[in-house]
Amino acid sequence: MNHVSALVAAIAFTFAGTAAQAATNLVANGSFEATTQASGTWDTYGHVAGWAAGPRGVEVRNNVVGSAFDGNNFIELDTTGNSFIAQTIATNFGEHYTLSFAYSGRPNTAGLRGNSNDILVMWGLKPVTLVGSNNATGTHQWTTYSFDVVGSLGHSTTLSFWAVGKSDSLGGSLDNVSLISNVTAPVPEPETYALMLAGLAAVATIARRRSRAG
Ligand SMILES: [Ca+2]
Ligand SMILES: [Ca+2]
Ligand SMILES: [Ca+2]
Repeated sequence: MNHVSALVAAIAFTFAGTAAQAATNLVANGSFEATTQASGTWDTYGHVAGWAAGPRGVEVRNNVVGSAFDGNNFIELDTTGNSFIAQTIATNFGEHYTLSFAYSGRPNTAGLRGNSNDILVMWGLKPVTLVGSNNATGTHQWTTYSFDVVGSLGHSTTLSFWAVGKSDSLGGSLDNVSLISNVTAPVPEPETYALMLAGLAAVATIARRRSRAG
């Protein structure tokens, strides 16, 4: 393979790689798997990787009182009382993102009065939604929620989740938080590839003729 052919192959490979690139989750530790929590146990932490937490911390549970939606860990925000978590994420002003997360009411909470499992979701200073449901069953009833959110003025937006139900140490479960940009990198059309490769092939031919002549 001469230099030009190698160049053509390298460029073709690079573009194929770009086209296959998957959407990136901009939330760090969105599934709460960064904490090493023994199976069937739970603990309250001052904070977890990627997330700041309120004074009452954040409760990480490894498949105890319900299974995780993703991986082994999920969190509860009514630790010994209502708490919250927050993460500041690099965003572009005005850009649209898809925010999604899995929520379930805590198992065996049919008898609770009021809205003990409520979680308020905030994007910057804007409320996104309030989720909350009592759960009569012994297992999680996960629902994935998705919302369109827009990057705040500046270079970042703070995403936060707040336990806002009855503050009684029992709360809703949260897992699999993700934020994905709706702006996809422009992928060249197949015709563009063909044109590019034809152009490079022409260059290669000229280069070959020149090297023969010289
Ligand atoms: Ca998880
Ligand atoms: Ca708790
Ligand atoms: Ca509660």
